[in-house]
Amino acid sequence: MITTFQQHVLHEQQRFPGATTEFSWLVSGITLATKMIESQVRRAGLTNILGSHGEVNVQGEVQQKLDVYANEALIHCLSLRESIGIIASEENEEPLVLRHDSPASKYAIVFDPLDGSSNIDVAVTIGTTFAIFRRPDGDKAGAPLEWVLQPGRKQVAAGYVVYGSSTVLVYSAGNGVHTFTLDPLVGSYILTKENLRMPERGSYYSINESYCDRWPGVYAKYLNRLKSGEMGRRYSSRFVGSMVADFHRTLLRGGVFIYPPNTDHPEGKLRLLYEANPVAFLAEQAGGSASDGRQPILDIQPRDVHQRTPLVVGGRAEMEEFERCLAEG
Ligand code: AHM
Ligand code: MG
Repeated sequence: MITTFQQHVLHEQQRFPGATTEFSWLVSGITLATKMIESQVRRAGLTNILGSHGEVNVQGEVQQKLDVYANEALIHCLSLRESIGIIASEENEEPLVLRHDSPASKYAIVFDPLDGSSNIDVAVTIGTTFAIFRRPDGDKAGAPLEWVLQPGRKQVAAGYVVYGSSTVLVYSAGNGVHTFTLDPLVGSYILTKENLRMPERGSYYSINESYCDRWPGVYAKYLNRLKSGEMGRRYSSRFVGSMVADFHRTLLRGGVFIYPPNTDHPEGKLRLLYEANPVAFLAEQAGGSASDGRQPILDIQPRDVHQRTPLVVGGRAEMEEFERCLAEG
């Protein structure tokens, strides 16, 4: 018998005494929005939705029409969920404060509506990443920003949807990682893998090597170890240029995904709150880990909604070798 995502979330909630169904109502906002996004992605060349929207977002990047559509779909679906007090998106400079003073609102949600912008117009895999936090002070509303500026370890749930050759939702609420594949005939995300574990050792590294002359030395050294065979195998290379796609392969097949700092971007390119944190949470839940080269990604105390971070995320063997390289200096 099939298990839908909603059934899975309702079942997980039964672990908590007195739990209500509000959390499953909240996450159903994500599944509804991502189904809307996926239907636009699948018809992208046929409708007038490819190309630039003509605006520049908070990161200084040109917004694609699909970026804007995805952002609007998520905000529309999630702002109807009364348990959400704050929404922060890659595409909005300031978080949207919905009803954070209301006792009914208990959660904040952060997302990148469409990750992999450079791949949108060329029919290459893209994705949506998200993370959910509980309001920080129990009953007190607190300052809106405090709701989202929490370390990744405080995420109550996180995940992504990858719009690839199939559409897959990867999700964890801190009790293992589970994948759900969108069945287009049924219109639901159906459980396809339960308690996913990352291979302890994989055979791919994933990095944009064109920046190699601008990395700190430790990254070049690490890459040499991966390629040289010193780690017992010669790692091969895969790089899509959509973090969600590159991470999804890393999660399933093992290996390591790396976006280092470089001289032009001393903190790397990826955003901590809605890109690095969700994948770090999933990696740890699946037996891997994630680091910024100084500390575990999930321990970073954010200062800014859109702050960037270097990211190294992978399986146990690859991350141990990275730590060894760091320790050797
Ligand atoms: P985006 O949020 O504008 O799509 O940028 C993030 C993307 C990641 O998906 C990907 O890993 C990275 O940018 C690729 O960047 P680069 O072209 O520098 O390799
Ligand atoms: Mg992105």
